[in-house]
Amino acid sequence: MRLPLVLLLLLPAVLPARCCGVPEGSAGAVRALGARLLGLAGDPTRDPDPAVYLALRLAREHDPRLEQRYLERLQDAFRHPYGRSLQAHGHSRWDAEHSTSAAEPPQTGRLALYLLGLRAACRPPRSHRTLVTWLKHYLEEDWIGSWQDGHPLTSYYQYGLGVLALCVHHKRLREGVIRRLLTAQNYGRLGHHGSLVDTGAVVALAFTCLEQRKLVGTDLAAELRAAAHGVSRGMAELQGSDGIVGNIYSTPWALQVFLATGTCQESEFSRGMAALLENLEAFGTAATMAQVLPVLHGRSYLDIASMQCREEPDTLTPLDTEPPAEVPGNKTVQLVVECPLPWCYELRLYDRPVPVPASASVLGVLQAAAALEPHVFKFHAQDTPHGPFLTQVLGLEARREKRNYWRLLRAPDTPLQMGIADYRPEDGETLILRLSEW
Ligand code: B12
Repeated sequence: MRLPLVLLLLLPAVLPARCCGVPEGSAGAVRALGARLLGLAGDPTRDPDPAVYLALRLAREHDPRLEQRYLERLQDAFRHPYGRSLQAHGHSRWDAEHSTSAAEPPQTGRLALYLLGLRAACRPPRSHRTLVTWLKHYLEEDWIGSWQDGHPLTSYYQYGLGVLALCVHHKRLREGVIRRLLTAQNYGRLGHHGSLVDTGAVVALAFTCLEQRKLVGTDLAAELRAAAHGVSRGMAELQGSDGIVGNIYSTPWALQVFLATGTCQESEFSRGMAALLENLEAFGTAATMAQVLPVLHGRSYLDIASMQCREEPDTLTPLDTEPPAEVPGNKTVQLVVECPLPWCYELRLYDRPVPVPASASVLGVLQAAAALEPHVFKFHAQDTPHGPFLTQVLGLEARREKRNYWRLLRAPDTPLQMGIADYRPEDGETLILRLSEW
């Protein structure tokens, strides 16, 4: 059948660029991942996560009722802290310097993701004017942290998300706020261990948004465009022969950049996509599923700006995620705790074998060590959307404001790509918890 001319002319506008398509044979696997994420979103015992909502909205198949319920839970979670205007909260817009205590960093990233979610739900702009003001306020707080210490109080990742969310809402930003990101990108200051690709991608998405939505003058727009294309080229150069850019969890972010900047080389995008499809089982948590789903549907966070919310197919039903299979038997893991920072009294603070069930995760190993020697081995983890985040070991607390954290490694020096609840060490493996700076 021949297509009418008008349809042929419209096709490039409605289909993703040819190089950025998803292989047809993979539709079932992508659908199953979306259905599993939906299943996790339907679990009322889990805290709602704006990144999960965004992924559900960016997918091409939906369960509108479940999405609506999830949005309501998110609105409840965000209503409390942001129910009042900034003035009512006792802040003027620019007195941020005194408002951020060391214990309470600005919520730049979380609020940015929520605002992106509200746009993806096509909520009328007037309903979240106060939130936009809060986000601008957080960016200023982050900016002041940045000015004092050479980096944002939160991270460049969150700062980039903040700029992106305001841009998607078509809000202008002070040039200084944008230039801070541009300088960090130009001088290679965005990265720390292992998250350079993710952060670079979020920043490149923010730059591309500002440029495409014409929210900056011509000269700055040209600089932002050049920077975003530079990031995209850098990612293409970093791509391994296996198609992975950085690690498997940062690869979806590289693909978002290829999509958004329109710079994807056919082979780079499709090799990255093939790597994701080959490794879909690595995306087992709600947070990682939410980060991979948009690109599996050929979409980036930039597409949120043009979402219409019309005629969405009600074709997806939630699927339960199977818990990882129990492995019979036991294993022994060598648990090492190191503190190489200048103020530590000793490098190796703990080193002993810990017997655990064969399917135990790092968390299981830590719990077993604590049960073996309750007066010696203690640890603490904090819940986050990515799972439990290790914050304290042997009474030593990793401090956000000092920018240190408990890094997880497999001996001799391989950083883990998963958190304590998800990584399952092998029998005989040596696991290192190393207090590090980032
Ligand atoms: C910044 C960052 C960090 C910073 C966070 C400090 C800070 N104050 O910002 C530092 C350097 C401490 C860090 C540490 C780690 N990170 Co990290 N991190 C990120 C990054 C780039 C941005 C997170 C963010 O700000 N999100 C926005 C906010 C709004 O969302 P959020 O979920 O509330 O973010 C908080 C938590 O996610 C938490 N967090 C950060 N990383 C991790 C990792 C895990 C496993 C957990 C449970 C929590 C957690 O800190 C964030 C800020 O408070 C992401 C990139 C990404 N694609 O998500 C990687 C990312 C989340 N990190 C990752 C990893 C693997 C780690 C480590 C396990 C690395 C290691 N080998 O030690 C450790 C965690 C160890 C521990 N103690 O439990 C992976 C997780 C993959 C997965 N399978 O889930 C990601 C996706 C990077 C990647 N591409 O591999 N990280």
